Amino acid sequence: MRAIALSAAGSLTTGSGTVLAQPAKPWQTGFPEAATPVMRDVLAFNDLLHPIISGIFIFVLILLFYTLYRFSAKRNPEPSTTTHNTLVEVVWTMVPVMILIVIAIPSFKLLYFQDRAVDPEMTIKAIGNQWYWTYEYPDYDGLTFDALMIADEDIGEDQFRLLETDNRVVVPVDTSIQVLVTASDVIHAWTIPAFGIKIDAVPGRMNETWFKAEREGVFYGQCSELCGAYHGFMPITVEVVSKDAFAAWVVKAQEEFALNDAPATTVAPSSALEGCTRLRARLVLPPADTPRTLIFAF
Ligand SMILES: [Cu+2]
Repeated sequence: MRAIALSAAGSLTTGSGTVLAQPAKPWQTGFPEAATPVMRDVLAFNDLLHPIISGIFIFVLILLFYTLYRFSAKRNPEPSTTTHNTLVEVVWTMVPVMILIVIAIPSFKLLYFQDRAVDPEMTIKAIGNQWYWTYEYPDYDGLTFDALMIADEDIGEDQFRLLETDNRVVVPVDTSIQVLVTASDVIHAWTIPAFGIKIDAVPGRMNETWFKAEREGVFYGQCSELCGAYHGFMPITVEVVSKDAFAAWVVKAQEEFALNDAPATTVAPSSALEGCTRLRARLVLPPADTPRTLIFAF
């Protein structure tokens, strides 16, 4: 079991993330290595789609250039007057229909697969705020904490700029985890590419997804819905650890975060109306005599 260490910033992390950290690599193209069954299926679906769309692209391109060449005014001075051809029309209707069916079946299967957890072993609630995330572990006595990005000046040598948070979301490996996602102010989106998760966090609405991380490591994501001035500065850091290490972390975290006063933002609004009322209460309105053009600047 790995030791639990209190980092210099006073946050709880389980050991160093260097070896296990799995951010995108410089100049990386393509997807991250899958860490969950959902992401594995996403990659498989991509592998199915790519030959199909490449084939269509090449076919249309060849047809286009052949037509330009063969039927130019010079080579084909007398255009054909044919307007109908039943066989061709049936073929160019049926072939696309069949291609769409081939794509639709695995696509819908995947959509429903990633939609909700079947018999989840635990639940995490992620709440988007301008501009940080609040996490709740309802299965562990109301364990809750905020995760704020580590500023550039405080970033450690083995940490990744714009991706690291002061508190990581620690979860056990090989465990089916239900994720409930909402927001307290505007729409955010909770995203971890290696998990195949990108789900909107909407005020007054509870979205659901799940993941089952199949290997340990630190996985990174960023808010993926334009949510205001600091949209780019509310990363998501998930640390997948062994079940033993997770149990130890929970004990430590409950002590550490019990000191926090539960901030009002951790309670998701129960309705869109409540969300709006709360948002309005937080708005700083310009003085009444401000010229109209200036109001836009606010
Ligand atoms: Cu956001």
